[in-house]
Amino acid sequence: MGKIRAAGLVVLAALIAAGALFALSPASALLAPAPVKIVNFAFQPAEQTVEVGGAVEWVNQDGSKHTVTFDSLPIDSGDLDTAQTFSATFAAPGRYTYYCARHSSMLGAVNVVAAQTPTPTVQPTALPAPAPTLTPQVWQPILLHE
Ligand SMILES: [Cu+2]
Repeated sequence: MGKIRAAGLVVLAALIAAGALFALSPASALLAPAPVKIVNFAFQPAEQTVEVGGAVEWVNQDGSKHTVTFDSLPIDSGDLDTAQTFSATFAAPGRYTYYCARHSSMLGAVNVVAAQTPTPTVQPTALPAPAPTLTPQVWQPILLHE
């Protein structure tokens, strides 16, 4: 009976420890894409920076159609109508330039930088101390007066 209850506590402690590990996973993957607006025949900002694995999302807030077409990556939005969005994810560090295929004066770039080491926002939960090992009792002979 006592052994069963102790085993249950070990399982519970393991579940808590697993939960702490999940809480420590990097939050960067959950970040929203970096925004770039297309306004007045220009990309704003013209240079956007994301970490490796991060995404950029363009939104056409202009009255005419535009594209997001990269020079050295196979990324091309095609025509974006007003209020249309387009997003792309960047897997390798570097500086990637792009332009609008309809307006050659519209230029932009995405800087992809190495991911920062995430600082944990949640402190790890202390694991339970190991059960003390029993030290054998040493029995000393007691001398009795006769
Ligand atoms: Cu354009």
